[in-house]
Amino acid sequence: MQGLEDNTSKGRPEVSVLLGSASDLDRVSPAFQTLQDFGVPYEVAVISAHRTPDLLSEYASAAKERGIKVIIAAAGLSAALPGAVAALVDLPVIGLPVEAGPLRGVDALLAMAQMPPGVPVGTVGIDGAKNAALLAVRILGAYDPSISEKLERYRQSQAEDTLKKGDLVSAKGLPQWRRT
Ligand code: RP5
Repeated sequence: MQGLEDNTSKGRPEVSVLLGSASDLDRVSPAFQTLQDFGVPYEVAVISAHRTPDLLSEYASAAKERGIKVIIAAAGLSAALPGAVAALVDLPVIGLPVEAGPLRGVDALLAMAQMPPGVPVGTVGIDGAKNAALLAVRILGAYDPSISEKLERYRQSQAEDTLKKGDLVSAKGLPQWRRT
């Protein structure tokens, strides 16, 4: 399919990452790393709700059949992409607003968050690529014990890192609260 890259060599893609423009790539790329870290096969496509509406319709109508389980849709400006995908296919859609243009992503955030009732889009923060990927992983983890175990280990290591960083407070000589 035109405009599509995939990593099917790593397994049938389960997460689709759609970009409204190739110019969104740098802001979305942390999502790829996170999906790779969890061993989740994904594919990436540049498809615009406004500029390539026919391609979007073609892609969305085939996504479920091809084994896609979650769609992350990233876009900036008047970001119709996640909402348009959610209108076309009843898969979970995660909206990822990216910073672009004079409103620096606020326009995209509001467009994604303010969906009309009946067409849900779960929206992360502006440039929240990592959280978008983690949310997709959590959705898959609800049905896949191996992913759920990885998520549990991730949470534990995150907690340990946070506690270690907390030690910097005592290193600065500040009166630090400690668990008794
Ligand atoms: C949006 O318009 C894209 O998602 C991108 O964030 C923004 C600018 O696109 P380009 O003009 O750089 O292609 O649709």
